[in-house]
Amino acid sequence: MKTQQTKIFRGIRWQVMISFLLCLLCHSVSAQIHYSIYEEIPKGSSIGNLANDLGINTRDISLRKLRIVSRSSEKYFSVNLVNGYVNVADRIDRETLCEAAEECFLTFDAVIENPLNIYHVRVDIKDINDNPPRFTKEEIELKINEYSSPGVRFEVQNAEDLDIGINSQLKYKLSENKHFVLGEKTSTDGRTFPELVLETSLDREMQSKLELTITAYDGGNPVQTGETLIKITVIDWNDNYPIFTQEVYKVSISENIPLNSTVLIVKANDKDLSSNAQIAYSFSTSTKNVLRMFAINPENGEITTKATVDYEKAKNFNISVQAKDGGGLVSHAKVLLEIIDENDNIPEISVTSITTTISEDSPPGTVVALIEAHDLDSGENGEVDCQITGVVPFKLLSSSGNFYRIITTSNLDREINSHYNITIQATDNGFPQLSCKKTIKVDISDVNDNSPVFGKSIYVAYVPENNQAGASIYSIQALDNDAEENAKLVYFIIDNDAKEFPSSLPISINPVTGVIYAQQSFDYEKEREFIIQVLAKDNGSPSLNSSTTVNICVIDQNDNSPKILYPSPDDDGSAVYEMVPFSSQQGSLVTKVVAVDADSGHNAWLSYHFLQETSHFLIDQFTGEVRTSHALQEKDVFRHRVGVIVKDNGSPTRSATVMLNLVVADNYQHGLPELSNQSKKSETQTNIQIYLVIAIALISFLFMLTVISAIISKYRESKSSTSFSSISTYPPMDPRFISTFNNGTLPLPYSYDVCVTLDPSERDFSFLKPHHNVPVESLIDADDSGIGNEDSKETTHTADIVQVGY
Ligand SMILES: *C1O[C@H](CO)[C@@H](O)[C@H](O)[C@H]1NC(C)=O
Ligand SMILES: *[C@@H]1O[C@H](CO)[C@@H](O)[C@H](O)[C@H]1NC(C)=O
Ligand SMILES: *[C@@H]1O[C@H](CO)[C@@H](O)[C@H](O)[C@H]1NC(C)=O
Ligand SMILES: *[C@@H]1O[C@H](CO)[C@@H](O)[C@H](O)[C@H]1NC(C)=O
Ligand SMILES: *[C@@H]1O[C@H](CO)[C@@H](O)[C@H](O)[C@H]1NC(C)=O
Repeated sequence: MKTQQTKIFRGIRWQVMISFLLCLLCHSVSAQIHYSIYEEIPKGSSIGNLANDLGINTRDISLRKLRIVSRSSEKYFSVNLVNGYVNVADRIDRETLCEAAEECFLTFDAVIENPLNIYHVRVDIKDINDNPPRFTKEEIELKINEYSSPGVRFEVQNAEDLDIGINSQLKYKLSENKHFVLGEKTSTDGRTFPELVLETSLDREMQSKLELTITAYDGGNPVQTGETLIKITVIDWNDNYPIFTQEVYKVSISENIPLNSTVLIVKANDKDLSSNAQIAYSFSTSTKNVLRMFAINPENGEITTKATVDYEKAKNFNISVQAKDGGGLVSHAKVLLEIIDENDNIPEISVTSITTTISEDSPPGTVVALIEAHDLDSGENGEVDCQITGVVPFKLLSSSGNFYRIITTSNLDREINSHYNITIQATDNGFPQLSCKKTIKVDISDVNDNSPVFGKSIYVAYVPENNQAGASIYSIQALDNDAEENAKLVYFIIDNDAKEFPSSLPISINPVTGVIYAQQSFDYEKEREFIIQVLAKDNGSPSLNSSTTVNICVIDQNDNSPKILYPSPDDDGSAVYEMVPFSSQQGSLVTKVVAVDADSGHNAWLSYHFLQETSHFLIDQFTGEVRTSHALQEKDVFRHRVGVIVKDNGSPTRSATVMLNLVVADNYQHGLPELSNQSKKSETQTNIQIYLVIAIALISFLFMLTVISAIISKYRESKSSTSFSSISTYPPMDPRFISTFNNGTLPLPYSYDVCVTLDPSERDFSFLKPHHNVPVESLIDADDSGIGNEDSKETTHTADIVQVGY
């Protein structure tokens, strides 16, 4: 330090000498003293020995009152009054005093007294590098568009150094970075500015902000530095396309999702900023179907359904979506939308071909129809099962694919079922299961497989005799279960050889209606029944037939009057003379009126009565036997003329009368004169009587023989059979026969031709069972009180006897 000081002092001394000489030349009075110091020297440092330079003895300093006078510099310097040195009293900063001026000095006046002298002292202040370079701003903000191409220059504020000279000569340095290098620009006034030169382009998306530091170095020694921070904001440029999160979106939705449902949200990202990153979504497809079905929210990319999605119409959609940012950059993505089937379609049954009518003789396995079942759904939802519901003789036979044949499973019978409703149910396998039904009507056509059927094997018709010719008497009908022509019947009367229309019969049938007509009036007395065969034949091909028997029974009418056989009536009603012996006891048989009636039953049931009352004779109402009512005497009249009326029981009653001539005489001769008047007639009468007697005798004999033989055979039978009942059984013992025989009142036995009841089939006396409805009015009333009311047993017997033949 001391050596340095001395050097300085020497230097100062040298300078002071020169300047002193110069001053002497210029100013006689006042000389100038020069000192030169560096700024910022410490306080108390001496800058020169003023006393010495003024030539004043050190001892005289205080005497001469050396002092510094200055208005501005007084505070910087002080004079040591002991040794005469000028010292620095305050900090001297060149930059404060002189700023950037080249020359910088302080001046003061040194004043001495005794004698008074004033000396100008100038202190030059030399620069030292005490100021670092300084940027006006500590931070510089720069906005640089990322689009800027390399080579672009950005001027930066320069730094300033308060020092001068080399100390203020600045050099710049840029911090390490990838994008910029430092350049320099010299302005017109010669100042240099640092520049940032873009070397590699910026990318906001990589780095949106950069911080660089520029350091300024001055030329001093030691070097002083200053730095500033450059904050670079990279301004966005729409250099990024929107990018979808996926190139292909795959999504599945089930059909029938509600309207406005979200299908998918597509998203695109744009690395740019603000409007450059503002993305609008849209469909970039022109497929009408897509545009109709879906909508996309331009703001958030939400794809929603606009219409009902139907798997059956479209199974998938390929949608192209587009994202466009505010800068107009566009990118695309694909949405593969798959529709998932739901079981929303009911299966359908369609009839491909059908035979609506099948013949009843179709064999099992006959194909009736071909149907197809289909379901619009797919997979299990579209798998269809078909079945026939209900019990019908049909089944389904699966053909190829979804085709089914309906075939018959058994023989059909139109007469049981004329048609079938075949209900087919189709069910799919989806969940929930859907099904449908279809009914096919199949008619069964008729085949002539049923014969006409008559209700009975035998019909019995009762026809009163004397009917009108041509009147309908009966009607029969057969039934045929077939239909139409196969059931149309024609009736014929056939004979035993099955030949049609035997013309001999007085009976005809209406071929269509089955009404039977009588061709003529019947006479019971001639023909009591007709047995005809009626054949019914249907119109089928081949035709079927069946036949039945019709018994037409003619019912008796009271159309015949009783006919008196004995005595045979003559013109005047009197016939034969009957002899009544005087000796006749009471009740002796005088004669018997014999009458017949061609009718039968009631109509032939005869009763006998006298026309007038007579006191001598009685007539048996039933037998017609005339007996004496009391023993005859001489006084009684010889000749009696008695009228007998014979009535039948028909309705109306028919009758016949006859006159009886009864002669009371002992013998025939005795009574003959009485009879002579009738000589002519009685001759023939007598002849008849004689024949009659002979005939009666003969018949009686035969009858007796028959009866005896009957009794003998019956007797034998009764011996062998204990259950023999003597009276109620026939033929062995007819009660009338017995009564007649036992009574013995009728000496002349009669042969009885017995015809019973109304049904000709029972003509043989109830060997056949009665089985038809005999019209009630036609029957003989067994309890008829008109006749034989006094003896019910007798009437019962007589009920069976309706006609007495003779
Ligand atoms: C027959 O009768 C008539 C009267 O009817 C009678 O005049 C006549 O004399 C009778 N004849 C005889 C032979 O008796
Ligand atoms: C679907 O959205 C549209 C518009 O947003 C609206 O008009 C419509 O009523 C909605 N439909 C349903 C079913 O929600
Ligand atoms: C959609 O694309 C897929 C393959 O990517 C293809 O199989 C399908 O047929 C396409 N659908 C339509 C409707 O174009
Ligand atoms: C078949 O259906 C018809 C009408 O659909 C009905 O009148 C008829 O009775 C049905 N037949 C059977 C056998 O069920
Ligand atoms: C009735 O049917 C039989 C066969 O069943 C046939 O032989 C006959 O000729 C038929 N008769 C008539 C009249 O058609």
